[in-house]
Amino acid sequence: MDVNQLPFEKVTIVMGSQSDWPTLRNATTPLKELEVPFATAVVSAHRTPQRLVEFATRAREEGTEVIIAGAGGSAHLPGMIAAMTPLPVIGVPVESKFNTGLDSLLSIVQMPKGVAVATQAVGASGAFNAGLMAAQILSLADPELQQRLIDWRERQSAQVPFEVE
Ligand code: RP5
Repeated sequence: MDVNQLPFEKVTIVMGSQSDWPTLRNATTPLKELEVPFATAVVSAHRTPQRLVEFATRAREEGTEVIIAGAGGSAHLPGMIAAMTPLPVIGVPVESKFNTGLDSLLSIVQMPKGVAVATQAVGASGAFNAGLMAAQILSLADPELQQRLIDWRERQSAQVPFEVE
């Protein structure tokens, strides 16, 4: 990939490998439902370190406001990005072959003091909530988006039945 072709959007979703996409695609569901523009790219901290630096250092000036970063195993991608940008970084631990992703979770959540990553749950739920969290962050400066979030929550509540089948 030519680094000049890195995609940037208000929310930019990056992942360590194409194999993370089945998990990270869940982040796009709430973003689409809430009409938040997003872009996606593979950025590997260890296989494409130059791309990582390019992405993290350019994201803010290219208009990204929130970054979602997902990776599995020794998952240093979210932390490395967070170290190179003041933008909020939401980390998604991808399920791995080791202990259903405990390695991914601990790699992302155990950030040393001074650089913050907003770590979500392991896997699809975490990715979905990463999309929601990105929308919530953006909604602080966007009352129309905030109203869409309130409506979205109300629809979710209305879909929970009282009766157990
Ligand atoms: C990490 O290694 C990726 O985030 C992925 O979760 C994991 C395995 O990558 P592949 O070997 O499937 O490309 O960098």
